[in-house]
Amino acid sequence: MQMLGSGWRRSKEVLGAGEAVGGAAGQRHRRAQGEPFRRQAVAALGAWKGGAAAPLDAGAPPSRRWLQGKEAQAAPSGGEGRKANPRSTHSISMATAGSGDELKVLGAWASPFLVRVLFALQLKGLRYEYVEVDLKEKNELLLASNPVHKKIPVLLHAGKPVCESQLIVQYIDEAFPASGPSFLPADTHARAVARFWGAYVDDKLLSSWKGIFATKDEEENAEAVRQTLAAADALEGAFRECSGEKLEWFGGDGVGYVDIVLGGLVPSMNVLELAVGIKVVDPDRTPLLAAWKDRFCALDAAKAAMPPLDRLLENAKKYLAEISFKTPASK
Ligand SMILES: N[C@@H](CCC(=O)N[C@@H](CS)C(=O)NCC(=O)O)C(=O)O
Repeated sequence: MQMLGSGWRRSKEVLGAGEAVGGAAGQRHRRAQGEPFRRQAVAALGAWKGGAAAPLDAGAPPSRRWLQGKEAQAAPSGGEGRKANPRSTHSISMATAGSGDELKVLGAWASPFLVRVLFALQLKGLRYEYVEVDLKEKNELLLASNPVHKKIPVLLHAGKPVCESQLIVQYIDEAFPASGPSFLPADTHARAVARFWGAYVDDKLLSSWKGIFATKDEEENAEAVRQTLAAADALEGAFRECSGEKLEWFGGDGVGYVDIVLGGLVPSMNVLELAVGIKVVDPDRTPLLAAWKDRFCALDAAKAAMPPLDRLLENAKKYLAEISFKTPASK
Protein backbone atom coordinates (compact mmCIF):
# COMPACT_ATOMS: atom_id res chain seq x y z
CA MET A 1 0.00 0.00 0.00
CA GLN A 2 2.98 2.28 0.08
CA MET A 3 2.32 3.74 -3.31
CA LEU A 4 -0.94 5.21 -2.19
CA GLY A 5 -0.76 8.67 -0.76
CA SER A 6 -2.18 10.70 2.05
CA GLY A 7 -5.96 10.95 2.17
CA TRP A 8 -6.30 9.06 -1.06
CA ARG A 9 -3.98 6.47 0.22
CA ARG A 10 -5.99 5.98 3.32
CA SER A 11 -9.28 5.68 1.58
CA LYS A 12 -7.87 3.37 -1.05
CA GLU A 13 -6.42 1.09 1.55
CA VAL A 14 -9.67 0.90 3.37
CA LEU A 15 -11.63 0.39 0.25
CA GLY A 16 -9.11 -2.12 -0.96
CA ALA A 17 -9.92 -3.43 -4.39
CA GLY A 18 -12.60 -0.82 -4.85
CA GLU A 19 -11.04 0.44 -7.99
CA ALA A 20 -11.76 -2.88 -9.56
CA VAL A 21 -15.38 -1.94 -9.54
CA GLY A 22 -14.68 0.65 -12.13
CA GLY A 23 -13.39 -1.93 -14.55
CA ALA A 24 -14.85 -4.91 -16.25
CA ALA A 25 -13.20 -7.14 -13.69
CA GLY A 26 -15.31 -5.65 -10.95
CA GLN A 27 -18.43 -6.08 -13.01
CA ARG A 28 -17.57 -9.68 -13.70
CA HIS A 29 -17.09 -10.24 -10.02
CA ARG A 30 -20.34 -8.67 -9.11
CA ARG A 31 -22.08 -10.81 -11.65
CA ALA A 32 -20.28 -13.90 -10.46
CA GLN A 33 -21.18 -13.19 -6.88
CA GLY A 34 -24.83 -12.75 -7.56
CA GLU A 35 -27.61 -10.25 -7.61
CA PRO A 36 -28.56 -10.51 -3.91
CA PHE A 37 -25.08 -9.44 -2.99
CA ARG A 38 -25.25 -6.49 -5.36
CA ARG A 39 -28.44 -5.35 -3.72
CA GLN A 40 -26.85 -5.69 -0.31
CA ALA A 41 -23.90 -3.59 -1.38
CA VAL A 42 -26.06 -0.92 -2.91
CA ALA A 43 -28.25 -0.80 0.17
CA ALA A 44 -25.23 -0.52 2.40
CA LEU A 45 -23.84 2.32 0.40
CA GLY A 46 -27.07 4.25 0.47
CA ALA A 47 -26.84 7.60 -1.29
CA TRP A 48 -23.34 7.07 -2.61
CA LYS A 49 -24.16 8.48 -5.96
CA GLY A 50 -22.82 11.94 -6.43
CA GLY A 51 -21.72 12.30 -2.82
CA ALA A 52 -19.30 15.17 -2.42
CA ALA A 53 -15.74 14.29 -1.60
CA ALA A 54 -15.04 15.44 1.92
CA PRO A 55 -12.07 15.33 4.25
CA LEU A 56 -11.67 11.78 5.42
CA ASP A 57 -12.33 12.61 9.02
CA ALA A 58 -15.38 14.70 8.36
CA GLY A 59 -18.41 13.52 10.21
CA ALA A 60 -16.71 12.88 13.50
CA PRO A 61 -17.62 15.17 16.37
CA PRO A 62 -15.48 18.28 15.83
CA SER A 63 -14.27 18.97 19.33
CA ARG A 64 -13.46 15.44 20.39
CA ARG A 65 -12.89 13.88 17.03
CA TRP A 66 -10.29 11.63 18.53
CA LEU A 67 -9.23 11.15 22.06
CA GLN A 68 -5.58 11.84 22.00
CA GLY A 69 -2.66 11.64 24.29
CA LYS A 70 -3.37 11.74 27.98
CA GLU A 71 -6.98 12.40 27.33
CA ALA A 72 -7.26 8.97 25.83
CA GLN A 73 -5.60 7.33 28.80
CA ALA A 74 -7.89 9.09 31.20
CA ALA A 75 -11.08 8.35 29.31
CA PRO A 76 -13.57 6.35 31.34
CA SER A 77 -14.43 2.99 29.87
CA GLY A 78 -17.79 3.04 28.15
CA GLY A 79 -18.21 6.77 28.66
CA GLU A 80 -19.00 9.61 26.32
CA GLY A 81 -15.61 9.57 24.64
CA ARG A 82 -16.10 5.98 23.73
CA LYS A 83 -19.11 6.78 21.65
CA ALA A 84 -17.50 9.81 20.04
CA ASN A 85 -14.30 8.09 19.09
CA PRO A 86 -14.12 4.90 17.08
CA ARG A 87 -10.71 4.23 18.55
CA SER A 88 -11.58 5.01 22.13
CA THR A 89 -12.10 1.41 23.16
CA HIS A 90 -8.50 0.58 22.58
CA SER A 91 -7.28 3.81 24.06
CA ILE A 92 -8.59 2.47 27.29
CA SER A 93 -6.31 0.08 28.98
CA MET A 94 -6.51 -3.15 30.80
CA ALA A 95 -3.33 -4.37 32.43
CA THR A 96 -0.35 -2.07 32.65
CA ALA A 97 2.94 -2.61 30.93
CA GLY A 98 4.71 -1.49 34.07
CA SER A 99 6.90 1.42 35.04
CA GLY A 100 9.19 2.58 32.23
CA ASP A 101 7.17 0.51 29.78
CA GLU A 102 4.98 3.33 28.52
CA LEU A 103 3.46 2.48 25.19
CA LYS A 104 2.24 5.01 22.69
CA VAL A 105 0.73 4.15 19.31
CA LEU A 106 0.73 6.57 16.42
CA GLY A 107 -2.02 5.64 14.02
CA ALA A 108 -4.69 6.67 11.59
CA TRP A 109 -8.05 5.28 12.52
CA ALA A 110 -8.92 3.51 9.27
CA SER A 111 -5.56 1.83 8.78
CA PRO A 112 -5.53 -1.96 8.49
CA PHE A 113 -1.94 -1.90 9.70
CA LEU A 114 -3.02 -0.11 12.83
CA VAL A 115 -5.64 -2.78 13.50
CA ARG A 116 -2.85 -5.36 13.76
CA VAL A 117 -1.03 -3.37 16.38
CA LEU A 118 -4.08 -2.53 18.44
CA PHE A 119 -5.31 -6.10 18.27
CA ALA A 120 -1.94 -7.34 19.51
CA LEU A 121 -1.95 -4.86 22.38
CA GLN A 122 -5.48 -5.86 23.28
CA LEU A 123 -4.57 -9.55 23.28
CA LYS A 124 -1.67 -8.85 25.59
CA GLY A 125 -3.85 -6.65 27.78
CA LEU A 126 -1.37 -3.79 27.67
CA ARG A 127 -2.02 -0.17 28.55
CA TYR A 128 -1.24 2.27 25.79
CA GLU A 129 -1.86 5.76 24.66
CA TYR A 130 -3.31 6.25 21.19
CA VAL A 131 -2.40 9.26 19.08
CA GLU A 132 -4.33 9.84 15.88
CA VAL A 133 -2.11 11.24 13.14
CA ASP A 134 -3.41 13.32 10.27
CA LEU A 135 -1.68 11.71 7.30
CA LYS A 136 -2.24 14.80 5.21
CA GLU A 137 -0.33 16.87 7.72
CA LYS A 138 2.01 14.52 9.46
CA ASN A 139 3.05 15.67 12.88
CA GLU A 140 6.59 16.06 14.14
CA LEU A 141 6.30 13.02 16.34
CA LEU A 142 5.58 10.76 13.37
CA LEU A 143 8.29 12.32 11.22
CA ALA A 144 10.81 11.95 14.01
CA SER A 145 9.69 8.43 14.89
CA ASN A 146 9.54 7.03 11.38
CA PRO A 147 11.81 9.28 9.32
CA VAL A 148 12.40 6.61 6.67
CA HIS A 149 8.85 5.73 5.65
CA LYS A 150 6.91 8.46 7.50
CA LYS A 151 4.06 6.04 7.91
CA ILE A 152 1.84 4.86 10.67
CA PRO A 153 1.61 2.73 12.70
CA VAL A 154 4.50 3.45 15.00
CA LEU A 155 4.82 2.01 18.47
CA LEU A 156 6.78 4.07 20.96
CA HIS A 157 7.97 1.99 23.87
CA ALA A 158 9.41 4.17 26.61
CA GLY A 159 9.97 6.73 23.86
CA LYS A 160 11.78 4.36 21.49
CA PRO A 161 10.03 3.92 18.14
CA VAL A 162 9.31 0.63 16.41
CA CYS A 163 8.01 0.87 12.85
CA GLU A 164 6.24 -1.49 10.44
CA SER A 165 3.14 -3.25 11.70
CA GLN A 166 4.44 -6.81 11.44
CA LEU A 167 7.63 -5.88 13.24
CA ILE A 168 5.64 -4.08 15.89
CA VAL A 169 3.53 -7.18 16.51
CA GLN A 170 6.69 -9.27 16.83
CA TYR A 171 8.19 -6.66 19.11
CA ILE A 172 5.16 -6.64 21.39
CA ASP A 173 5.36 -10.42 21.61
CA GLU A 174 9.04 -10.37 22.54
CA ALA A 175 8.97 -7.35 24.83
CA PHE A 176 6.03 -8.59 26.89
CA PRO A 177 6.39 -12.36 27.06
CA ALA A 178 4.63 -12.55 30.41
CA SER A 179 1.56 -10.64 29.27
CA GLY A 180 -1.20 -12.59 27.53
CA PRO A 181 -0.60 -15.27 24.93
CA SER A 182 2.53 -15.72 22.84
CA PHE A 183 1.87 -14.82 19.25
CA LEU A 184 4.71 -16.77 17.73
CA PRO A 185 5.16 -20.46 18.51
CA ALA A 186 8.03 -21.72 20.65
CA ASP A 187 9.20 -24.17 17.99
CA THR A 188 11.78 -22.54 15.72
CA HIS A 189 10.48 -24.05 12.51
CA ALA A 190 6.88 -23.21 13.35
CA ARG A 191 8.00 -19.63 14.02
CA ALA A 192 9.59 -19.44 10.60
CA VAL A 193 6.41 -20.82 9.02
CA ALA A 194 4.28 -18.23 10.82
CA ARG A 195 6.61 -15.42 9.70
CA PHE A 196 6.52 -16.78 6.15
CA TRP A 197 2.74 -16.57 5.98
CA GLY A 198 2.74 -13.19 7.70
CA ALA A 199 5.06 -11.91 5.00
CA TYR A 200 2.91 -13.57 2.35
CA VAL A 201 -0.13 -11.59 3.47
CA ASP A 202 1.65 -8.33 2.66
CA ASP A 203 3.85 -9.45 -0.22
CA LYS A 204 1.20 -11.35 -2.16
CA LEU A 205 -2.30 -10.68 -0.92
CA LEU A 206 -1.88 -6.97 -0.29
CA SER A 207 0.36 -6.28 -3.23
CA SER A 208 -2.11 -7.95 -5.60
CA TRP A 209 -4.90 -6.00 -3.98
CA LYS A 210 -2.85 -2.85 -4.56
CA GLY A 211 -2.30 -3.93 -8.16
CA ILE A 212 -6.02 -3.70 -8.77
CA PHE A 213 -5.74 0.02 -8.09
CA ALA A 214 -2.63 0.44 -10.12
CA THR A 215 -4.30 -0.18 -13.43
CA LYS A 216 -7.36 0.87 -15.29
CA ASP A 217 -6.72 -1.57 -18.08
CA GLU A 218 -9.42 -4.23 -18.01
CA GLU A 219 -7.21 -7.23 -18.52
CA GLU A 220 -4.57 -6.12 -16.03
CA ASN A 221 -7.33 -5.30 -13.67
CA ALA A 222 -8.90 -8.74 -14.00
CA GLU A 223 -5.47 -10.28 -13.52
CA ALA A 224 -4.90 -8.33 -10.31
CA VAL A 225 -8.26 -9.48 -8.97
CA ARG A 226 -7.40 -13.04 -9.95
CA GLN A 227 -4.06 -12.81 -8.15
CA THR A 228 -5.70 -11.38 -5.06
CA LEU A 229 -8.14 -14.26 -4.88
CA ALA A 230 -5.36 -16.75 -5.63
CA ALA A 231 -3.38 -15.38 -2.70
CA ALA A 232 -6.43 -15.82 -0.48
CA ASP A 233 -6.75 -19.40 -1.74
CA ALA A 234 -3.12 -20.03 -0.79
CA LEU A 235 -3.86 -18.69 2.67
CA GLU A 236 -6.78 -21.11 2.90
CA GLY A 237 -4.26 -23.90 2.34
CA ALA A 238 -1.91 -22.40 4.90
CA PHE A 239 -4.72 -22.26 7.41
CA ARG A 240 -5.47 -25.94 6.88
CA GLU A 241 -1.83 -26.76 7.55
CA CYS A 242 -1.20 -24.44 10.47
CA SER A 243 -4.41 -24.64 12.44
CA GLY A 244 -4.11 -28.23 13.63
CA GLU A 245 -7.08 -30.39 14.47
CA LYS A 246 -9.16 -27.55 15.81
CA LEU A 247 -9.18 -25.64 12.52
CA GLU A 248 -9.86 -22.44 14.45
CA TRP A 249 -6.76 -20.27 14.28
CA PHE A 250 -3.58 -20.06 12.28
CA GLY A 251 -1.91 -20.19 15.69
CA GLY A 252 -3.25 -23.70 16.36
CA ASP A 253 -4.47 -23.70 19.94
CA GLY A 254 -5.16 -19.99 19.97
CA VAL A 255 -4.82 -16.72 18.12
CA GLY A 256 -1.32 -16.42 16.68
CA TYR A 257 0.88 -14.22 14.57
CA VAL A 258 -0.79 -14.87 11.21
CA ASP A 259 -4.21 -14.38 12.77
CA ILE A 260 -3.08 -10.92 13.86
CA VAL A 261 -1.50 -10.02 10.53
CA LEU A 262 -4.42 -11.20 8.41
CA GLY A 263 -6.92 -10.03 11.01
CA GLY A 264 -5.84 -6.45 10.38
CA LEU A 265 -7.28 -6.76 6.89
CA VAL A 266 -10.68 -8.05 7.99
CA PRO A 267 -12.34 -4.61 8.17
CA SER A 268 -11.05 -3.82 4.68
CA MET A 269 -12.32 -7.17 3.46
CA ASN A 270 -15.74 -6.42 4.88
CA VAL A 271 -15.86 -3.02 3.24
CA LEU A 272 -14.63 -4.41 -0.03
CA GLU A 273 -17.34 -7.02 0.01
CA LEU A 274 -20.10 -4.58 0.91
CA ALA A 275 -18.98 -1.73 -1.29
CA VAL A 276 -17.64 -3.59 -4.26
CA GLY A 277 -18.82 -7.16 -4.17
CA ILE A 278 -15.42 -8.81 -4.21
CA LYS A 279 -15.10 -11.47 -1.57
CA VAL A 280 -11.46 -11.95 -0.74
CA VAL A 281 -12.69 -14.55 1.70
CA ASP A 282 -15.69 -16.48 0.51
CA PRO A 283 -17.64 -19.31 2.20
CA ASP A 284 -17.77 -21.15 -1.13
CA ARG A 285 -14.19 -20.61 -2.25
CA THR A 286 -12.37 -20.36 1.09
CA PRO A 287 -14.70 -21.91 3.69
CA LEU A 288 -12.05 -22.24 6.39
CA LEU A 289 -11.02 -18.61 6.13
CA ALA A 290 -14.64 -17.48 6.00
CA ALA A 291 -15.31 -19.26 9.30
CA TRP A 292 -12.03 -17.87 10.65
CA LYS A 293 -13.13 -14.35 9.74
CA ASP A 294 -16.39 -14.76 11.65
CA ARG A 295 -14.46 -16.14 14.61
CA PHE A 296 -12.07 -13.20 14.45
CA CYS A 297 -14.87 -10.63 14.33
CA ALA A 298 -16.47 -12.19 17.42
CA LEU A 299 -13.39 -11.63 19.59
CA ASP A 300 -13.60 -8.76 22.06
CA ALA A 301 -10.00 -7.83 21.30
CA ALA A 302 -10.83 -7.63 17.59
CA LYS A 303 -13.97 -5.60 18.22
CA ALA A 304 -11.91 -3.15 20.23
CA ALA A 305 -9.21 -2.93 17.56
CA MET A 306 -11.37 -2.57 14.46
CA PRO A 307 -12.71 0.77 13.25
CA PRO A 308 -16.47 1.01 12.81
CA LEU A 309 -17.69 -0.48 9.57
CA ASP A 310 -20.11 2.35 8.90
CA ARG A 311 -17.30 4.90 8.99
CA LEU A 312 -15.17 2.78 6.72
CA LEU A 313 -18.09 2.58 4.33
CA GLU A 314 -18.41 6.34 4.57
CA ASN A 315 -14.77 6.63 3.56
CA ALA A 316 -15.40 4.30 0.68
CA LYS A 317 -18.27 6.50 -0.39
CA LYS A 318 -16.02 9.54 -0.48
CA TYR A 319 -13.39 7.67 -2.39
CA LEU A 320 -15.85 6.39 -4.97
CA ALA A 321 -17.19 9.90 -5.38
CA GLU A 322 -13.66 11.23 -5.83
CA ILE A 323 -13.02 8.85 -8.68
CA SER A 324 -16.54 9.40 -10.06
CA PHE A 325 -17.26 5.76 -9.62
CA LYS A 326 -20.69 4.64 -10.63
CA THR A 327 -22.27 1.91 -8.57
CA PRO A 328 -24.09 -0.77 -10.53
CA ALA A 329 -27.43 0.80 -9.65
CA SER A 330 -26.40 4.14 -11.10
CA LYS A 331 -25.14 2.79 -14.39
N1 LIG B 1 4.28 -1.70 5.66
C1 LIG B 1 3.73 -0.72 6.54
C2 LIG B 1 2.60 -0.01 5.84
C3 LIG B 1 2.06 1.16 6.64
C4 LIG B 1 1.23 2.09 5.78
O1 LIG B 1 1.13 1.96 4.55
N2 LIG B 1 0.60 3.07 6.45
C5 LIG B 1 -0.16 4.05 5.75
C6 LIG B 1 -1.54 4.21 6.38
S1 LIG B 1 -2.52 2.76 6.21
C7 LIG B 1 0.53 5.41 5.87
O2 LIG B 1 1.04 5.75 6.89
N3 LIG B 1 0.49 6.18 4.80
C8 LIG B 1 1.03 7.48 4.79
C9 LIG B 1 1.86 7.76 3.58
O3 LIG B 1 2.01 6.87 2.74
O4 LIG B 1 2.36 8.87 3.45
C10 LIG B 1 3.27 -1.39 7.82
O5 LIG B 1 3.01 -2.59 7.79
O6 LIG B 1 3.21 -0.73 8.87
